[in-house]
Amino acid sequence: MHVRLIDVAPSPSSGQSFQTLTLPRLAGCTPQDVRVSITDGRVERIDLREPADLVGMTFSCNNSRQAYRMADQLRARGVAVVAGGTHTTAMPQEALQHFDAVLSGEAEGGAWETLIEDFRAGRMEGVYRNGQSPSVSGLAPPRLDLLQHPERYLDFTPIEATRGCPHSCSFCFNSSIHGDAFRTRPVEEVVEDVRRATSRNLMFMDDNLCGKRGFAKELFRALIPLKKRLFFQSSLLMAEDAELMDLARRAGAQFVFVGIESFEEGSLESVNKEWNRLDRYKQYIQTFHQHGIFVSAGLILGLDGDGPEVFQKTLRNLIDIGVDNAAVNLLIPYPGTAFHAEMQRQGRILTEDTRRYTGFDVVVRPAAMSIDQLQQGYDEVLRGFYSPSRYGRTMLKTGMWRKPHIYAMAWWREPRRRTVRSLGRHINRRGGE
Ligand code: B12
Ligand code: SF4
Repeated sequence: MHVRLIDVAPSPSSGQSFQTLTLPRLAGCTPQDVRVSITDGRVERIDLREPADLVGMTFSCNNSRQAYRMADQLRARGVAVVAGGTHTTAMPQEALQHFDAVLSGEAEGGAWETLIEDFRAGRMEGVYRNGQSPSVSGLAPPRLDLLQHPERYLDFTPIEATRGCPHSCSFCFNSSIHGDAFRTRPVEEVVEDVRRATSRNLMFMDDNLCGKRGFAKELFRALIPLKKRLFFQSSLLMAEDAELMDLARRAGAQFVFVGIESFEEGSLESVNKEWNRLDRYKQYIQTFHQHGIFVSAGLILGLDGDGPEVFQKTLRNLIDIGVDNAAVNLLIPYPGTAFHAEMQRQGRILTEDTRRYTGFDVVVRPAAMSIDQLQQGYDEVLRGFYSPSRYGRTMLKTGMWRKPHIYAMAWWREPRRRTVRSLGRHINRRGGE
């Protein structure tokens, strides 16, 4: 039996991409007697004519329509197709209209094996899901060897040490896929994966690597002798723990992505993130810098505490606290999140067209300004932060242009695409004035 796994993407990137862990993990937990192949649409063209007994697709919210079209085509040719991943987990019934069966949640823990067994027995149907979040001890190694075209990937090995997050910010998909369970893998198993890594650069796929400080310390301690470079996501709170920061530095921490989200108290409260300490942002960023860690900050504009003054304030504060990079997003109501349910209840979702759920279009009616104000203000923040003269100074200060891995991480596709797009919109608007 041959299972073909496809990562659905609109078109292959012209440059290099990050290796994905999703399908190699799924391949790892596939029964050993099944032949598995992977087509990563982010780096190669997806040819639907390639033969397979069963096709499994992964996709997120903004490319779900493309995945549905592909599944429809495959089924019209008599090929069995199943779906999994974030969007399917949130919208299993929607996905079922296009797929023979869907897997909601994580694949390990029996759900994927049962689906395969049912397929073999000719009774595969409906939604497969584990009764509870599976244990992450003893996971089979990810089949990164199945990723074809190694030259099309950036020089990072994806690693996973935890699943979930101890927090539950209402806009985040985390609690819907992982429930409330924040699980950590046995440190020695993570270290085994790291020993197998082909790159010196480790990209941790965890949403909040330092969510449990005791675990993170143990992990960093174990990684020190391996002399790797670590790139990861964490909440800002890790900067409060001097021992953790010291261990992170010694383990090779180079880059952290932190969710700052907002400089407005009311906005943080509106999404269950009031534990982010506004008054300490600057101190936190300085602490990361003192440990030689480059800081990329996630920001959301259009939250309920944001009024028309939020844009200038955000830009001023971003520069003042000294973040090295900023991933600025407009609010996205991901189906399946508490935030989506609330916005739906209030009738503020402007479109169900998930192709527009990219973070650069207004898709939720703002509470305290017009849609145009929000769109233009968002563009202003991007243009201000990434203006060549200002950002050029940041690049010189951080030396990121000499560090290709930091550069790739910070500037990889999203901020670049957004800035170019916002400039484009600016030029169009001026043209129309
Ligand atoms: C790495 C990553 C990226 C990388 C992608 C690299 C890559 N392709 O791997 C980059 C930086 C490019 C990225 C970009 C974005 N990302 Co991202 N990303 C992640 C992250 C941190 C890790 C993904 C991962 O490897 N997880 C580990 C694997 C093992 O878990 P998994 O993917 O969930 O897969 C398991 C199950 O879901 C299931 N499964 C998955 N697919 C399938 C398919 C089948 C057939 C089956 C049976 C099972 C199955 O089996 C797996 C094993 O249990 C996740 C958060 C997270 N921790 O998962 C966010 C996450 C996926 N990203 C998210 C978002 C919002 C984005 C962006 C839209 C951000 C933005 N605004 O720019 C963009 C655009 C993505 C796109 N569609 O183009 C959201 C998705 C929300 C949604 N509903 O779609 C997540 C969940 C973050 C969050 N907490 O909200 N991302
Ligand atoms: S801290 Fe980050 S990963 Fe955790 S729930 Fe909030 S946004 Fe999601």
